[in-house]
Amino acid sequence: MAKVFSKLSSIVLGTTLALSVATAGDGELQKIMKKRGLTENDLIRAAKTYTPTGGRDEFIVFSSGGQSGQMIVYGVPTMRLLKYIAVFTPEPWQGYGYDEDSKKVLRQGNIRGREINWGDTHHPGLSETDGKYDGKWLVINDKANPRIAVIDLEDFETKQIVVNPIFKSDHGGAFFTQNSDYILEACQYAAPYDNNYHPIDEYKETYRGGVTVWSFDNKEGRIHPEKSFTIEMPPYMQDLSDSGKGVSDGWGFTNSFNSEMYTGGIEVGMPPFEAGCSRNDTDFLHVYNWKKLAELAKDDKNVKVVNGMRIVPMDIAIKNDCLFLVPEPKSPHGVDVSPDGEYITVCGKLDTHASVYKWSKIKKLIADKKYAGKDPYGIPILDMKSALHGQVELGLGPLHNQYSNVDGEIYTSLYVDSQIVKWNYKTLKVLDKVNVHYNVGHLCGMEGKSADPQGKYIISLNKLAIDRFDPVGPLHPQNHQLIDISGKKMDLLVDMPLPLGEPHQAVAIRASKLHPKVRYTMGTNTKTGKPHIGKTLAGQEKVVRKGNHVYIYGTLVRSHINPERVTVNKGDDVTFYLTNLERAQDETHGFTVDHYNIHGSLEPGETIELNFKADIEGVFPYYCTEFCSALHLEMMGYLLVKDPNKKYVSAQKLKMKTMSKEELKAEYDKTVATNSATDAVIQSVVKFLKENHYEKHQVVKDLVTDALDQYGKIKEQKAKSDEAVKADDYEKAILFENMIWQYMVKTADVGIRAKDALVRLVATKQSSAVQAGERAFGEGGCGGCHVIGKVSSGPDLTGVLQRHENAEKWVADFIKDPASKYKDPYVKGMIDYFNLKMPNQHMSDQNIKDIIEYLKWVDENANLF
Ligand code: RUQ
Ligand code: CUA
Repeated sequence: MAKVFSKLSSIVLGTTLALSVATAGDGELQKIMKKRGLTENDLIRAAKTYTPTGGRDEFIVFSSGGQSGQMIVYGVPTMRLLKYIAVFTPEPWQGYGYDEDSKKVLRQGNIRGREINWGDTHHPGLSETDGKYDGKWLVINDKANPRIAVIDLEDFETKQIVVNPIFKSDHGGAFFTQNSDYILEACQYAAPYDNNYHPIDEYKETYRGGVTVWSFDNKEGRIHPEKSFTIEMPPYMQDLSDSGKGVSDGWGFTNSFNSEMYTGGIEVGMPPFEAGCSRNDTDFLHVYNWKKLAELAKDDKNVKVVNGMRIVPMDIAIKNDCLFLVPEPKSPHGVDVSPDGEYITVCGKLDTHASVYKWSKIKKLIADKKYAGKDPYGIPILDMKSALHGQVELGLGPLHNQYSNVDGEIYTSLYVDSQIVKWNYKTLKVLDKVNVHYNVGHLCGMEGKSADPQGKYIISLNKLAIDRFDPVGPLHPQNHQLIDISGKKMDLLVDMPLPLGEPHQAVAIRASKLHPKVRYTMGTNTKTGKPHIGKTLAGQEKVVRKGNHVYIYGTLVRSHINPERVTVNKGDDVTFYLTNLERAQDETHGFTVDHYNIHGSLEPGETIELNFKADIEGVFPYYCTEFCSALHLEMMGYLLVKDPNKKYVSAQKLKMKTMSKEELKAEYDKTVATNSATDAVIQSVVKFLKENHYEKHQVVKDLVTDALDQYGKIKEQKAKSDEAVKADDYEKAILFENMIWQYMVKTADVGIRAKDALVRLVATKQSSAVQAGERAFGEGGCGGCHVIGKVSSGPDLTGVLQRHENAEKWVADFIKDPASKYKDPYVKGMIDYFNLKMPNQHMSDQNIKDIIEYLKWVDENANLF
């Protein structure tokens, strides 16, 4: 223990400043450029994305995680990964799918009684108010198993999963309407609504597509299936969709790619599906009045119910002028409504054009009932030419669009050409193109699909990475490329490999719009936001047996789990209710019982429930799985499972010899002495913090509050120790003294972090010469003998520029040629005292000059060392 103490005290007393590493002096930048083969443009791009440690991003991106069933969160412009959000897939770190409450969320996604533990996430949507992102909720669809999930942006956790009971797949979702009253989810592969067998030759009669309009409460953040409905549509393979906004609010737009209603059949000698479904020159853009349909759907007369879903049949929608078709070039892909809602751009995919429709034209055709015909189901078809504003040839494989803050400016991904094209949807002029690597699917602008796009950047979500990264086997990462769009020409800035499924689409929001919390109200069930039934506060820990079910009400706080021993019978059901009592930021504890396949992550204030059957006998350590403090490894306990039908032979005879009373007393005294020495160290840190007004800096203040919180727990332990001494139980007293020491270590741990942070905040800023000097000091080996603020194997250099006449020159001369001063009485005295001579480190004149600057800076901040 004494060893740990001395290490601790040296950390505290010898805190040195390590503020600078990279400095620009000495042509260093040129050297690095040469060595790494970087051009000046590379450096400019680096400067546009590089953010020094501690810096924040301007935008936060939520990307679908594709087949991982998760979401990926990263920052722009740094492209730093921030989080994976568990959605449709169990995620062990967050305990998602391993603790009971998250399991309940995950199991909301069961389909026809089956657990489904993966998802193919495609299109994320951010909740909107007046068409602008409000930073409250995030939704995402699963294409493979038609479901929508709701994520709370207060804690970035999934709160709800809703299964579409009539679709068998879904692609064109999830799109919020402009005030988040509804979420549009378009079907993809047409199938019967019911769950029965229907032969494929009845495709036209019994297979259906459609759009589900999910009712959403933007305050509560939940979908209400009972208030939702589906618009029946022909089996045309509805695809990407968008909701109208501004002038087109109330309407929805959905593409399709198989108006031929072809069903393939390679195995019976038919041409493959892909050939037959792109036979026609045009497919249909579905245009529907969801607002009016929502009113109609409230009346039972207007709906039929299948699997609990209210469906508005096509004839009702047609009769009420709520559903129309507009021809679009065959097998299109993205459809994107402009920020004001007036222009609707459809990308050709197989056609090199983008087609821009004008809402006012479509509206007029509808009002005038000017139809070019009807489809086989009786849906009115509007004349394509009359609905179009115009078409533009963009290149091969146009897929998706995003908008910027410049009026008329639109960015489109070209899949086959592997390019992003910038053009104007009003003037229909192509403005610029940039190559990406390779085969871009979606692209993501900054709030680029909202009513308030921000411009600045476009991210290209590329499907192939090919040669961009170090090879890691045949499966490559995906490649997100950040493009600067603030200038006239687009400029590709940087690549980010993403190794987690194929991220289809991403949405970006200004970071300033998000306000996530740092802790929960004590004892919260984070999935419901309500107090957890297992909430346990300090002192309330207990183990309760009810028949064969054992309930443990436990707590976790640095660095112990209470209780530390739990004994149950083999075959018992076991429930752990655990509460993380921490208030400190980022003090998460994890919890597992070895071999039982359970795991929980407890954020500060969170309560979780873990259930399992203790069906194997033995001794099972349980422990905290997050490295939460210096004594994290000590944060453990035992689950002991005994077989009630077995007789166990006692090992009592083998008991080891215990210590004598004198030995115990000696250990007690030693422990107490260590504690008071440690306390002195803590007091020195506290003094430093107070003298330098730590309370003026919120970051430091938070740390100090946390440290004092730990320190405050000592009193109670001391009382228990004293009581044990009084009862002559030194064994116990030593344990309590050890507990005191542990609280002290935790206090010091946080205290030192506070001190470091404070020094950084209050020290005067280092000039580049000072930084160069500090580096020369380090690289020249000066630190081997001199520690700033401390006498070590050489004298402390704090104040060295005060110690000599004409000191700057004196010190410079001494560094240049130490031997010349060995006879100087002062130097001689030092040589005798330290039994060492200052060696010649062959410093350049520039180095020496910089070191002098550094020593001046040291003197300015002498009080901090
Ligand atoms: S679709 S790559 Cu799944 Cu969003 Cu266009
Ligand atoms: Cu708590 Cu490690």
